[in-house]
Amino acid sequence: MSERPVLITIPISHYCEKARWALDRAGIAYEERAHLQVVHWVPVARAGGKKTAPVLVWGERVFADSAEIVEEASAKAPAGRGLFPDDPAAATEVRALQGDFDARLGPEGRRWMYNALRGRRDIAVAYGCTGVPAWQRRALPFAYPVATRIIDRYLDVTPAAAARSEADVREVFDAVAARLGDGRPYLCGERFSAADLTFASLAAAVLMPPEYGVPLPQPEELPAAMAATVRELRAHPAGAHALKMFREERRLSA
Ligand SMILES: N[C@@H](CCC(=O)N[C@@H](CS)C(=O)NCC(=O)O)C(=O)O
Repeated sequence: MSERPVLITIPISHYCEKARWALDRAGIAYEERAHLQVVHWVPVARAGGKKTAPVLVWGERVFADSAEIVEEASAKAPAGRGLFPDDPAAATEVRALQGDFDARLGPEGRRWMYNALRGRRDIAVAYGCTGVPAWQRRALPFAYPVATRIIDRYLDVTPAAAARSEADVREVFDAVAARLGDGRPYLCGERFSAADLTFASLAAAVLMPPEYGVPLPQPEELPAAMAATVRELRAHPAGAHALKMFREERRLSA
């Protein structure tokens, strides 16, 4: 377990941001190997993952899900930087919230984002390629039409499905806002936890936080309808909480 862990990512992916954030916060030095969507299937399979990124390879151990990476990072974090409360009941609540965000907010926000960016090859080329091998960056402008067709089919990205996804995202945001309604600074208790980290990371698909681990397009660069929704969700109490977590908790160990 002495060698530097390797994190296989799709750099723009919000689940990958979740893993980067957990590892950065724990002060774990890792090597990120970034790949574009679809191409990532090859390194992920070679590493012993399933199909999705992120995958963390640490010595002989393979962590093929962002929640597993969060657990490992938290276990290795210095005192005070863990991502789960000491109290077992509170830790169970944090894990349950993380599981809910992983299962719903992550896929729904992503579907909405892909649909809202339909046809914007320029944005995909400008922002999708941070850290990927040069051949992938060069290939994307040509591969974009095929890659988006594969992604659309694979993730069921259609205007109708995206409208349902937006409604789902708004429901999650309203539930988070209700939880924060008593003035608490974090989703569970008095400390930043995996619940805040997961909510903020996965909400990034609809918020585009400036402090994200790779550059994201800001509202003025987005299609007008998408920009209006991003601005509205940034102003929502749950969106404001996610942006605050990025501002105050993302760069502690950078
Ligand atoms: N449950 C997984 C979900 C990760 C996930 O959906 N990753 C996406 C990127 S945002 C992915 O790799 N999609 C490509 C695929 O499913 O083949 C986790 O938490 O790590």
